[in-house]
Amino acid sequence: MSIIFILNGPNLNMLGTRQPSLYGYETLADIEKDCHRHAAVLDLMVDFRQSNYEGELVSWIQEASRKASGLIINAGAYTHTSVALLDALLLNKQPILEVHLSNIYAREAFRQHSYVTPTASGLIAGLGGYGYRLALTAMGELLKKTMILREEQAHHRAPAGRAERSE
Ligand code: CA2
Repeated sequence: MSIIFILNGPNLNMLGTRQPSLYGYETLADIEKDCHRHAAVLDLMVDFRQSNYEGELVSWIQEASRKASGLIINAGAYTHTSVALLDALLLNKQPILEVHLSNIYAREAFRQHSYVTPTASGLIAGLGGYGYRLALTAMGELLKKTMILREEQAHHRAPAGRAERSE
């Protein structure tokens, strides 16, 4: 079964305790539970983590490139500051999806630049915890497409291989 890493950056452990008008009433534990439930429906497995430390997030991104089929990331404030996260994400060959609870493009100017976006296949912002569920659905579709493409490529190579051998 495909494993999807879902990584969360600084202060997201505070969700549901403060600023509900901005980030909603759901806690990160609520979102994690919903992700596990939804992943089961999609036949995916989720490894859900949160850290307040940039270096730990970098290590987890590297771990994802070895162990996961896809990566969903809400890098929190590091989204707007971290070249270290960008460099780590650039090394990942798996699909990456960026999630934000709030619509970062409707907020302060400094939140409207993301170091994650150039590495991501897609971005979901402004839909609260529901964005994680949407990202999982999209990841399932991306992985299906990748598998179909690989099967097609293998299929197209086979006849050429046979022709070479028979000549
Ligand atoms: O909208 C998002 O998901 C953000 O990644 C959240 C980050 C923010 O720095 C980004 O610009 C956008 C902040 C997460 C902090 O969450 C808190 C939740 C409750 C109380 C305090 C902080």
